[in-house]
Amino acid sequence: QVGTIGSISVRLCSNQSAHSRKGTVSTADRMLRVLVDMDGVLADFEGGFLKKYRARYPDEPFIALDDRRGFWVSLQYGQLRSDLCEKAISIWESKGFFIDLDPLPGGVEAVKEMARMDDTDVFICTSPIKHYKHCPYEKYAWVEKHLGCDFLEQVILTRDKTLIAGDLLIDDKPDIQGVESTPAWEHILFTACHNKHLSIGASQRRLLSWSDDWRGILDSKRK
Ligand code: UMP
Ligand code: MG
Repeated sequence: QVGTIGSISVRLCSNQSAHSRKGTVSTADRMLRVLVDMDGVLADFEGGFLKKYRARYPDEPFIALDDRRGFWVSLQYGQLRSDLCEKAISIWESKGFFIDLDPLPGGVEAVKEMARMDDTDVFICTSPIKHYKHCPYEKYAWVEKHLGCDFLEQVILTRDKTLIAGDLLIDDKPDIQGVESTPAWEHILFTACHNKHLSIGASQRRLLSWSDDWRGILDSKRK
């Protein structure tokens, strides 16, 4: 099926549920449930930001990826010069920012492989910005473009990931907080330019990239 949204031609997906595609409700408890973040894990948010920021503000100072510290890009730009906070925000609030993000190496392939694994459910768990004009739409469009139509079933948009139950959450944000103080998942810190210098607790695990042993991490959680 083909339809159009504005000038964009889209393939309309069938209304098949996740349960008909894989496990059923009764076997859900033995399925390993992996939550995979999008920005900074599957999609190159930092690289995409810097490219568009430099193109839009060629005469303004910028922060090289090697010099990035802290999760919040806008905070570090605001520390560089106070008006740069708003300029940074203007980049990811713009139409086309999220859909244009390049996939990070190996991420799409890894997630597709996870989805094919026995006893494994994979969900994309991502926080949209509150300026909702483009971001939520483009996040779905990115998943369809890079992972395919069937994967739209697996998308979870939430500003609070602690509410989502899973065995693992692979995410580049060092501190993932919300209303649930004891989330069900183990947070695996995905290494990114902004967190690579952080020393993490002895009990926390990292995934250095998608070339690292993500299969071993999944296996360590299987019952
Ligand atoms: N984000 C901001 N400000 C920043 C950096 C990122 O609002 O300085 C937004 C962009 C993404 C979200 O929508 O945060 C990151 O989402 P997760 O990767 O944590 O899901
Ligand atoms: Mg992220």
